Amino acid sequence: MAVHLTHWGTFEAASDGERLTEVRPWRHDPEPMPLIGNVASAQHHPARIDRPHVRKGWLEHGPGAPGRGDEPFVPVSWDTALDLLSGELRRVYRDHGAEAVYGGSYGWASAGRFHHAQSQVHRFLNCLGGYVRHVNSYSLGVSDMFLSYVIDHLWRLLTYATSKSVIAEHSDLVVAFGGLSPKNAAVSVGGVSKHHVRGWIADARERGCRFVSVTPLRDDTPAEAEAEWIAPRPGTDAALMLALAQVLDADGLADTAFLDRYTVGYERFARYLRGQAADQTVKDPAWAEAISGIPAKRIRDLAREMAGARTMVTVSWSLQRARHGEQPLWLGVVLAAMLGQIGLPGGGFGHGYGSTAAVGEPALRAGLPRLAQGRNGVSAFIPVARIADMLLNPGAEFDYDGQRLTYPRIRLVYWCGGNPFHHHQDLARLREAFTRPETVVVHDPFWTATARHADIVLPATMTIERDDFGSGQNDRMFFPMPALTRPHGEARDDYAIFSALAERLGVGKDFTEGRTAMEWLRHLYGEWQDTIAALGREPVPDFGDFWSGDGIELPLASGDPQVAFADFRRDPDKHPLVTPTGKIEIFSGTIDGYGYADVPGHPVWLEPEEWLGSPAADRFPLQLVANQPRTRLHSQLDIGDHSQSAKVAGREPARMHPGDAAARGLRDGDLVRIFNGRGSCLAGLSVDDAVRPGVVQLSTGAWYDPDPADPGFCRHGNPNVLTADRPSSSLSQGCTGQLALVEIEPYRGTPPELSVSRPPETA
Ligand code: PGD
Repeated sequence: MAVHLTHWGTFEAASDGERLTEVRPWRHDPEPMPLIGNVASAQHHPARIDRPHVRKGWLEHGPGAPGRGDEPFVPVSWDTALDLLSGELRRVYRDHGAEAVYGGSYGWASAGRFHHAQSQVHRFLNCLGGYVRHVNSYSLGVSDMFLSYVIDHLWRLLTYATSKSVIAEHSDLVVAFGGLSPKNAAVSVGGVSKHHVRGWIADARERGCRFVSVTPLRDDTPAEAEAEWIAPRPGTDAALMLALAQVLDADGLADTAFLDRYTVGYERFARYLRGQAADQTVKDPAWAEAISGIPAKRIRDLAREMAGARTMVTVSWSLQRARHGEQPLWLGVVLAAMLGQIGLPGGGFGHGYGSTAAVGEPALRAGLPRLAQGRNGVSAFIPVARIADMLLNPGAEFDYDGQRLTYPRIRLVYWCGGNPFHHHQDLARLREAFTRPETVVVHDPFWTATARHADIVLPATMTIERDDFGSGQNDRMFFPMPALTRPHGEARDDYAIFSALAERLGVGKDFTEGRTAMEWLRHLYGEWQDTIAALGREPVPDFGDFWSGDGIELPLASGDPQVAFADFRRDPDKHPLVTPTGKIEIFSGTIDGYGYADVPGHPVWLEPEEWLGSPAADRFPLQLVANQPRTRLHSQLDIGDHSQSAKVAGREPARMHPGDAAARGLRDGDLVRIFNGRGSCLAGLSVDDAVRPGVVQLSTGAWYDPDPADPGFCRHGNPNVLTADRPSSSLSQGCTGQLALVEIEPYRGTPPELSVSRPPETA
């Protein structure tokens, strides 16, 4: 049995060289994930891409030929595909320059540090002169650029978060806005060795720590927490948090000594709470009750309890994946500052204890081997979720982070390791945007919707088919990942594909530096070994021993318990924050100076366009929560056994409260149509009182299966036909896919057949 790593966990497997014959969780994982069941069942699925393909119209009429997404594909040999693609890259770079190529290519791809698809595509395109890149992520579009105005760089906040073991030992109260989702906390970019999703919560609970889970879904926090469930109207957390702050302020419970020493701008914010700002409204619990639906008394009591206990305020990543996502995040920081516990064990502010396995794991002493990506000769970029805007509006101006930027004119899109027809919002609009470039190239192991919307499709290997090594963020284990089977069909590693293209384009040596993939592994490992030695750390084994072993344990940055901002608390002058003032900014003069109406200088309540209190709710009275799925990661391996086992009526399950179902004459297991003004999809209904009334939960990741006559109708249940392609704000331009207004009705026709589980038509 060999050990192997995925973003959702580590497993041991046996193989006959062609397929995995046995898969079981890594023996040291205390809480293994059933998602590993998707890997073996997906490997030779009919939806796997077995050889290179070119869209018929593109092959016959060349770049720019219409029909993308609707036409059959022509299987071609590797030589033909590589000749065609290198010719097209030569044309675009020669005639239009590197700024005509979008290589942002967002996506999680797979575990494994060398074959990381985005690193490969970026390095390759840099050898050709560069590409238009993306900044930030769909996960953390707001946090990525906003938090450093207020408290700290996102990466530092996540890497050096107070450890979960410290919370278990010291916190009296954990108030989790957005919950502590057990499914998300089991996943981390690059991998997870030992899952600690429930153990730390059970330990904290046993010691007497109380959990409050503020979310529309009861199971957003594990049962071990025995959490009090507070379920505000989705998207109204900022109002609830303002009222908590107002009680602290009005009752004299705010820690003024902390605010004076460690923060700026409290007085300005407090005037807004007290009704002394332009809107002349006191943000008291009665005001918040009318918005959030949470009784005023409950809000008042919670504020007082928070002030009387060692309290950790944590905000999930999902809360910022919404319109005005800055506000709940900023208010989480402000509440923690008012409680005066930032920098103390078990108190303060956290971001995403339930959003990824990495948050709350102690930081490592040194980084890991990584493939250099070279220099990008293009300065133009987009915030990642503005992809459709960019393709539809070349030359248009847009706001971002205090700057006025211009969308470039893109002629060639190169996607490797991501699935925009999974991750982007308003998929009908994205489909329209994807008609604009002259050529779209996709590498993927599977016929995802993105591959089906490409012109040149190249089959990539899965991790189990190639040699690599890997580790997750803040994860203690670094594993060798030798290939377990041969590649499926004619699939090749992304590295092999780019090496062959680079050779044809005259930059072979620049890209490969003369190394095979295995030589790269040895080389990168050797560089890493030298870095560790130069740092004077204890030596790591030689490559040969590492490669034949079962993984090595990495040293931690410190033997002391990890407490976020402990240094800053101890000496704010010696350890200032990265913010312009070096302190926590409750009022930001910089943000205020940008003059954005949708992000003023201190946190506020701003009504989103789509919430249960907005006029749009008259037509679409249910709030869709499009969260992360439980049985797969994003859209990955949706055709795998474990993901398929959760489908209802052959479609993605949608959950709603029994009262809402009864009011519409719907029953558990029904095939339903979910719709709004942007689109519609089918889903299988699951009636569940773990869902707040007025809410429908439909996770992301069901492979988009558009009706050929209507791309806004997904036959499978992808919620992104319903979500709006609307940015979080002018400041961050992040993804807002988490929430949308919808209505549900029974589906009465003959259920249409799904096409995503078989390959597209070939000519
Ligand atoms: P994945 O399904 O992980 O989704 O979006 P992302 O695009 O990352 O896509 C990875 C793709 O890479 C898959 O198609 C997989 O087959 C392919 N792949 C895997 N390994 C390899 C490889 O080695 N080589 C190549 N070439 N391809 C490979 C995720 C994004 O979705 C994220 S991170 C978030 S947080 C967002 N969340 C939401 C949300 O909460 N709500 C909505 N409505 N929408 C969202 N979208 C975002």
